[in-house]
Amino acid sequence: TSAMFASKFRGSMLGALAGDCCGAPYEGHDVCVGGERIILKKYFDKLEGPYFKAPKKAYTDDTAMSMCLAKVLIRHGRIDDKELAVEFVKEYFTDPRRGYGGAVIQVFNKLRKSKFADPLQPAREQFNGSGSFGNGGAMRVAPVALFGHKKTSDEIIEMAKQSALITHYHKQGIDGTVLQALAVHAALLMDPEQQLNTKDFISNLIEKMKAIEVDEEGLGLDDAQPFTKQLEAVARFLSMNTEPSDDDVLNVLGNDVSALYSVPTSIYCFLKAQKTIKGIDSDNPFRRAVEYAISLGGDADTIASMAGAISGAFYGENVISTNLVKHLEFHEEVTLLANELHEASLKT
Ligand code: 8NA
Ligand code: MG
Ligand code: MG
Ligand code: MG
Repeated sequence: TSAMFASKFRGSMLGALAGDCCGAPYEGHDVCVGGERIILKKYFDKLEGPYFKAPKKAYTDDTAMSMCLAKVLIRHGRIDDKELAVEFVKEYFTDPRRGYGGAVIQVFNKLRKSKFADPLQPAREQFNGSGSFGNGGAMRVAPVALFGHKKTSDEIIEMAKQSALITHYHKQGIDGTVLQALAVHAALLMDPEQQLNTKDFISNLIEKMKAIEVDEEGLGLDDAQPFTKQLEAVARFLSMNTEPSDDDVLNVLGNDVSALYSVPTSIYCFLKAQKTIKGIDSDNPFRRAVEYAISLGGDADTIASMAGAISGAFYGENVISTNLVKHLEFHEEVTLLANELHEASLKT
């Protein structure tokens, strides 16, 4: 129903905001062990308590760029390269201190200087022409998947790619964006009243990524299908009788700023949180996903934000504690944009 989708839109966008805001102080940290897990639990307990007891948490680039995408989709009903480039540049130069990736700022400078003559050119020039493989395309893509709720996977894939290309030209930067969009889209279309079949969820993503990761360069299948391989590792971890150790998760799935070693990790966080997690003491599956993602450290805000976007798209906004939402900078604006994005999606 329309009301259910509206709630899922808000759930996904507030879920992404929550992961970003709560994870930002942990960005660059090591994995939380022992007492640090207890400190993290207390941090969340406080944020889920009365809103005057803890200060508001600031959002970062993940949210700033997601909202640019939402605005362009609301205004134009599609991804328009130039409009998106203008929106990113306007946002960055208005509010630059939001923890943007080390290299993406060069893209904004070149876009502005060239007056957006070719909105895709600066991204192609990144890293000596190889393009960025960072997770910046993936971290902001949820609004694309939400907006496309009536569209086919192929249409989602196209829109996700287009949204990535303004800053991320490397195949892994693009494919990570596509994977995150497909995960949010799949979660959005599911009934949260039904027990989620994590095995089916991951197999569906594996099939889709296999079709995308064709061996164009004849590199040999292992190298040519990196996301497929990572998703197979996610499936393996989920099927184990005992939870894999944090070291196993970090060594195999990763927690860094690259798309390849963060997007499958966020999907793992979402799926793993369907059940209880050792050291994470909460009966709320959304909180488990976000808290577990943050406990892994590294690019904590981004991995938690991506996990939160998927989880919120599955459960809808009611899964997120209302006190927690009140502790998030920008939550009113994000809620408004989620509603507008939902309305705009009904007109397509
Ligand atoms: P980006 O395009 O600047 O990529 C991020 C980083 O990835 C770059 O600075 C490089 O170090 C590395 N990188 C990407 N492509 C290549 C390549 N082809 N060759 C060598 N190195 C490469 O920005 P982005 O938008 O993808 O970045 C997103 C992440 O950066 C988000 O997590 C965001 O929150 C931010 N961020 C992360 C950290 C952190 O985890 N320590 C700190 C500040 C900002
Ligand atoms: Mg960030
Ligand atoms: Mg940051
Ligand atoms: Mg980050």
